[in-house]
Amino acid sequence: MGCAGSRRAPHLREGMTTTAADAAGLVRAAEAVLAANWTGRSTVASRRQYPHQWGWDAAFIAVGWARVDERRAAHELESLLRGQWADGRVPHIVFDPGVAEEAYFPGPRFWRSAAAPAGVATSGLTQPPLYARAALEVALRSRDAEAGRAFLRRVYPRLGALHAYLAGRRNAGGAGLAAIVHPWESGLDDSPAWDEPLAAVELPPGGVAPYERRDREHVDPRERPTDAAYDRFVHLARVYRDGGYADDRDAAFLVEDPLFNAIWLWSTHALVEIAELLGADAAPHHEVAAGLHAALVGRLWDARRGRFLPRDLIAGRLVDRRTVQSLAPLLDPDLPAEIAARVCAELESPHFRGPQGLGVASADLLGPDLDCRRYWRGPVWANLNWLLARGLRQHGLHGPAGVLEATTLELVCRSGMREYFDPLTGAGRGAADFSWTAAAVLDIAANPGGEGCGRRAARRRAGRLAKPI
Ligand code: 2M8
Repeated sequence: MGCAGSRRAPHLREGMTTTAADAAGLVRAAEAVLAANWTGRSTVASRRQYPHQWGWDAAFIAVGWARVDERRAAHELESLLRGQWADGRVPHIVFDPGVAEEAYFPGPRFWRSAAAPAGVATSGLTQPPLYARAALEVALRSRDAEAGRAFLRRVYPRLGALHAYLAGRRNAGGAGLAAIVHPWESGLDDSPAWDEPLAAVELPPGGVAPYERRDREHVDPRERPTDAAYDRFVHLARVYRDGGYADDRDAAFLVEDPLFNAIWLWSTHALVEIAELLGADAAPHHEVAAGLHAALVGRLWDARRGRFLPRDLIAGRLVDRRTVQSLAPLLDPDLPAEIAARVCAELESPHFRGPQGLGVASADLLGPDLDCRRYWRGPVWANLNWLLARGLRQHGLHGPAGVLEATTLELVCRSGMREYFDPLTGAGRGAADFSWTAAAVLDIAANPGGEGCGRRAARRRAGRLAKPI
């Protein structure tokens, strides 16, 4: 995909080199990636590396599909929700029965998801709950307003059940935030933020029972987690599985993550909007949002350091690592202006923006943990750039948001629709033809200047879906 072209796209800032011709080419390439990864029912994250449907990937992908094919956008989310358990959890993987067990580890045989709906094999973990936000966006992009409302009517109870599961079953800290029980639930599996809590996990005396990693067959092994980390991932997943996926047992890993909870809060605000559109009672969602906001700031904001940090519930303290998770609370529309300004300054600082300004690094560019190759330990991710740009816009920080969106297009234009990118050179890493990268490109390119994310914008959007039902 070339980056040479003629006219600069109007929404790109000086200094960026993506042109209107590039942007059009990128959009076509992104559509082609989603089309190639579409299985007939949902979209794989990547054909070879992740050949099933993943949880939060499905949310990003649905937002991308909504720009191209609203029916597929709705199918994407409803296909994932097919795997929702009776307790309300939305699993982090819904397996494609047509794909061989050996194609991905840990596959269906590992998870033994007896509690999943009949005929659907899933994992037993969950992932950042971006689904209500994605559902709202899908409905609002719908050219057929009645189809958009019908879709919302179908998914609203399921989204509510997920939020109730998080509030009821994951409130291990007792303050209303959801605790994750495994790094895979964070979506940022290999983040340096998990090093300390993982190091405290005791492995069985004889070591972890043998298993075969499959994640290094299609990508450079230097880009994947170490064996030591993987042993702990597998051990924690086995222990959770063998305990019947019960959330009231003692867990060896229990963390309140700012990114997971900020996404949940953002989705709770989306649930308020959905309830209002459907004429349902939005008050309970308002209440949850207020509680989440208070707990996020009260428990995870470290005023002295000026950063949001994950809270390790086992160790009983905040985890002092600078990672991109710390920036996600920008998604909270009620974040006090001075905190939003500090988080934005951190995002713009050399800790997260490299000399070439390629996007936001996933880990501290100046810290000892930085690994520019290993997936969540430094690389830039298009989905996180997209999320953070949405967060910035929510606080009226349109300048930095626009730059972030433009650099995301530029990065993909230069290095392809890759899973992630070296934060210093921009080189593409991980899987190729990656679905959420394509989805982020489609949404950013379709929305130059960005639609507002605040309450006024919500009211404008509600008008678009016509009168409540
Ligand atoms: C990565 O995680 C999976 C395990 O869930 C893996 O490494 O095998 C993460 O990047 C995660 O956030 C993502 O949802 C998944 C599929 O893209 O891949």
